[in-house]
Amino acid sequence: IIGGYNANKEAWPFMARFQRRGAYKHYCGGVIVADNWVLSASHCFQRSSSFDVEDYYKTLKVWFGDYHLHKQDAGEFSLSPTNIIFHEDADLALVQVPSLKANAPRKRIIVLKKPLLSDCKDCFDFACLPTEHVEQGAGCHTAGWGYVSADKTAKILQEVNVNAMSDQYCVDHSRFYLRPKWRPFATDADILETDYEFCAGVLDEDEDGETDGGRDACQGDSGGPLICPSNGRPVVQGIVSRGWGCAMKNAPGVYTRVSAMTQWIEETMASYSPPDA
Ligand code: 4AZ
Repeated sequence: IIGGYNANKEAWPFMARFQRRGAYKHYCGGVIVADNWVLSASHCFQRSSSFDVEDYYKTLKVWFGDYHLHKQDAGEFSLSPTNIIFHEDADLALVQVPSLKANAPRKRIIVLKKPLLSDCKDCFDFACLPTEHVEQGAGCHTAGWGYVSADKTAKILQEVNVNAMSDQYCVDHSRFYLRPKWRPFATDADILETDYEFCAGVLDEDEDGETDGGRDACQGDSGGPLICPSNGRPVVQGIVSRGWGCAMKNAPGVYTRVSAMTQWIEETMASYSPPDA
């Protein structure tokens, strides 16, 4: 996270993060959306049929209740995934883990009043799925332990405020980046796939036609949530996906468009869990 601040720990109970074997280094974020499901970015995981997936899952650790990256926080615990399901088109993966309620240390009370979902008004420990997309300029927050400056990972969970952008606004204010398909010289990486992703960052506050940088997600924050609160509820509108550098003018962060995936998420979770688990 670039340009952020130490997060309020209580504000991010649904935050998860991924480590992989080999010093178990932190490398991606995630977000709890149900008792045994974490939403993250597919580019955080190996997608192959040519290796033993069970072995692969054992090389991964998902951490819950974390705050100080290198310290054991009260109530912090980890599990290994039992399954990873990839969205075919979007940078989105559903990571299945054993029941959090059953595995959390007693110090950490996981409140999961409903099995999930787009309507989670009594929920506390997981993020809500959106029923509709956010508007241009909506105030959102993202968090993670990714880079706070070149090559430097955060020691304490960082949070930053960014604004959601409409696709038109994003493309219009990103002069050298995220070109619409019809502009010359655009490579595939330059194109915003509006069905699957959207932009958030600092708006064009000085009105020079470019989005102002300074606040953004960065490497190591991938897979973490973009939370756009609605009626006091934490709604996960985005998953940190990609960008051109971090916090640069002209190059807002790109997030997976979760509102377009709610049905896939709910159907996938339902198809892998016992109905009344
Ligand atoms: C990354 O490398 C990455 N500016 C993720 C998000 C952003 C940049 C880079 C957003 O995973």
